[in-house]
Amino acid sequence: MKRKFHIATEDEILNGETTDVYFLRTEKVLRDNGKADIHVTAEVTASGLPNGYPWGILAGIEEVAHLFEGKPVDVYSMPEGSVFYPREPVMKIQGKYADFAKYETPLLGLICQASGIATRAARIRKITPDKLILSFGIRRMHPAIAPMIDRAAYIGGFDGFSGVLAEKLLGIPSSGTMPHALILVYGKQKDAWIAFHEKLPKEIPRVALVDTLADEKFESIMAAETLGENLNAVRLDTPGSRRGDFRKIIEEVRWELDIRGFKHVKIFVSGGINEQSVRELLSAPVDGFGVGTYVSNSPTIDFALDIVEKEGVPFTKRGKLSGNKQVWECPNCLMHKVTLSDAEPPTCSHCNVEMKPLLQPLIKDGKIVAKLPDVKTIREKVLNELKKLSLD
Ligand code: PCP
Repeated sequence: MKRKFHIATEDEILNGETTDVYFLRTEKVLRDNGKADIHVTAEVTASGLPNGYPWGILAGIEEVAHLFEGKPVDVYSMPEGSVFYPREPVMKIQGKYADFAKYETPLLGLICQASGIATRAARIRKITPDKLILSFGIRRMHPAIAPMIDRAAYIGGFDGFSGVLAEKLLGIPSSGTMPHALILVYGKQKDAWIAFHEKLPKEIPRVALVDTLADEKFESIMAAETLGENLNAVRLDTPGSRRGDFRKIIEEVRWELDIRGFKHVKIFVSGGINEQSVRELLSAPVDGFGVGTYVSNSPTIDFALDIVEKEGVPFTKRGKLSGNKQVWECPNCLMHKVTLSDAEPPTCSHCNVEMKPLLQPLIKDGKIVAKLPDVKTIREKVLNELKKLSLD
């Protein structure tokens, strides 16, 4: 049956049908030549991070657990939301290589993109720990992955996301304001703002978009005078051609609202927001950011899966470290240390405390043995880690 959308079904992903053909050929060669029973340990590591980031946030582990459920392998993984550094294993798979070869492609796809998004979201969260940050970027990516994008941005520390499907799947209310289209259809800003206020449930914040037909300063005053106490915020999504000195525009809006007694009205900005613009607007009177493309189109993490041990003997390719390993984390400073898996727990050279093993059983003989935390718990873990991390 001709497919409407060029995407894989859940079953096709679970059956390894999204794999690269050379894995199927490899599996055939091994099976046809009596090498189907060769047992290996394979590790997932990132040789480096995008833009020289010093650390990353691991995401996509819940999906990996479901990918390997029922497969004849053991998987050990850092918990979802863990901070990771280049050149250390975030996950390892043990089993007969022929049994899991074809799952390398979906496995890497699940963590490379989600971790890229969670990492960029976390960096923005680190820059502005207290201001509202919402994920507005699903419109820039294929709709099939919209829930994954919103989930990864939330895990990275964003306060919310605009996606309705993510709301349904994660049980977290979606967030948003109003599009320019609402004002254009009504033709007059006031009519659109009033309709928005009168028609929508009271728990939805009244955020008036104030850049559609006139200057942000005057539309903000108009919105405040129109909705008064009912107006929670104004959103500035100023087109690039008019953005000039965005900080000055925001400061003018803040001043004009305050001198007219509208101190309760917050200022929310969106449109081309990235790490640099958040840094630049940190001391501006901005209460919240809508971040789209910069996070939804985050660079993927360059994870790779490599055999590091064969039949219990350390063995790997050039450029990789052989042997079955464990990664230890200092609970105080989040420093990591990599050892062979049978090593004693090391002590953090910085904090002089015993380090904790990060690679924990996820799958045992095809059964999910790890308790998969809910997305709020994972996000809390990331927020706590961010307190101990620096951006550079
Ligand atoms: C965009 C829309 C998105 C924002 C900007 C994401 O505005 O509001 O939420 O932008 P980014 O990808 O540059 O970060 P418009 O495209 O003007 O759309 P609308 O009228 O629907 O708000």
